[in-house]
Amino acid sequence: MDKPSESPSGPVLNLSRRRLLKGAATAGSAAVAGTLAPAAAGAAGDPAITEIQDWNRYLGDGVDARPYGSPSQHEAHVIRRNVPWLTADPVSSVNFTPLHKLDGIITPNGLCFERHHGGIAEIDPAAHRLMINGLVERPLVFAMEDIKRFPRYNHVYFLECAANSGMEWRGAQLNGCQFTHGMVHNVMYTGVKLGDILNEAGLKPSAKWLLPEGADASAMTRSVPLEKALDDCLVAFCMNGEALRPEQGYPLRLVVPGWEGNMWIKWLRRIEVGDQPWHHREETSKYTDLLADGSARRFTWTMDVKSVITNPSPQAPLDHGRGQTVLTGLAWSGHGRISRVDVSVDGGRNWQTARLDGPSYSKSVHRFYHDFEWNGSELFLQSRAIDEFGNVQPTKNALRKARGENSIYHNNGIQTWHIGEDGSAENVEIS
Ligand SMILES: Nc1nc2c(c(=O)[nH]1)N[C@H]1C(S)=C(S)[C@@H](COP(=O)(O)O)O[C@H]1N2
Ligand SMILES: [Mo]
Repeated sequence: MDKPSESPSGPVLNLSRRRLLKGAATAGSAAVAGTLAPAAAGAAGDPAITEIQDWNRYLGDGVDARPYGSPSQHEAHVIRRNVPWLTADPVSSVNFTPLHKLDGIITPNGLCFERHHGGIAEIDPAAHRLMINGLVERPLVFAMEDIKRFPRYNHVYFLECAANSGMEWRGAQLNGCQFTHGMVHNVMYTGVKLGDILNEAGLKPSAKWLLPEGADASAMTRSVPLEKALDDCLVAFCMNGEALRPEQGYPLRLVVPGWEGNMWIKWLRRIEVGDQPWHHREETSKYTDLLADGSARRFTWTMDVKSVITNPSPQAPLDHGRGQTVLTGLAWSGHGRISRVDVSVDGGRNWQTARLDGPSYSKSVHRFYHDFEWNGSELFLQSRAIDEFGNVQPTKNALRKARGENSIYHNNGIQTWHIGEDGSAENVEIS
């Protein structure tokens, strides 16, 4: 069903995607053929009922056929996808989580979006070390088995790249929540407290900043304030119960809850302790927010409150015709828990409170549902998240007013999907 819409807008920057629609629903033709028929299930003579299927007739695979399981072949289209024109090569690039095909709050390991600056490092854990140096009493080097002797903790956190929704600053462009919002994943990490490791090395009184470094070809580094490190940062070795995937930093990654993904150093090999930030590439020329007046916001670490409707959405149209409909989406805040999500079906004129369901963890995505009757008329769907500290997700226009349109990063504006009378969905903005 998602055949025509699984790819992003096209091979080149497609500004025709950018549609500004007036808020008022325009009266179109009353009914569109084919969309109002009830589903075929249950109809007389349905072969799904009357015929004996092969899987019913023949024995299936035994327990030795699939030592490591994978999804049904019928789910083969549920994959991470990239936007080919976005980056010059696939090595320093990004792909996107298929949010429109997922439910609940946990992102399966094989579907977590990937962002690499120098490709995936394939590390032999026996040859991996974590070094702590700089302003410490005892510089230390840990092997993996040493790390695992610290007390372990489990937490569910979202990771969002600061550039998520970054292509939408100047208008609606990419046609699918996978591409507009798919630089986020939500995982249960098992790891040890960064603070416990630092205490083992002994922080000198002048210690104020950390510089975690990756063992990959990009040797990524970011300056992290010590206060955050001691608050809730983890050094993690498991995701969703199994070892980290190579894509996500196997065997060791830094977890920086609620803060921009770039700081979550993968393939973590060294942490230098210092008394001031280092001003490296990823916090000067990148991951800074260029404002309208040419100045740049720096060290904008926290990912602000945000939400998106994942179904229906451009890759997942309303294909069941009018009647009972489940609208669903995700909401998250780098400040803490989500306390409420509002949903509008008329472009933000009227709002209703959505139903939050599933576990509510701090700095984790939350799942929301809005169960409603679709009468077959066009809709302008929006969601607006509010976190436990009262932070309210802004409109895109409010963001532009405050920060201009030059930035790539930290776009947490309200997303609009237009639903046509035929159930098709498109990325639009309301002027
Ligand atoms: N060593 C290293 N760490 C890294 C990166 C990298 O390229 N190398 N990319 C960063 C960026 S920009 C993001 S958004 C997240 C992406 O994490 P993921 O690949 O698990 O989605 O990892 C961060 N950590
Ligand atoms: Mo990122």
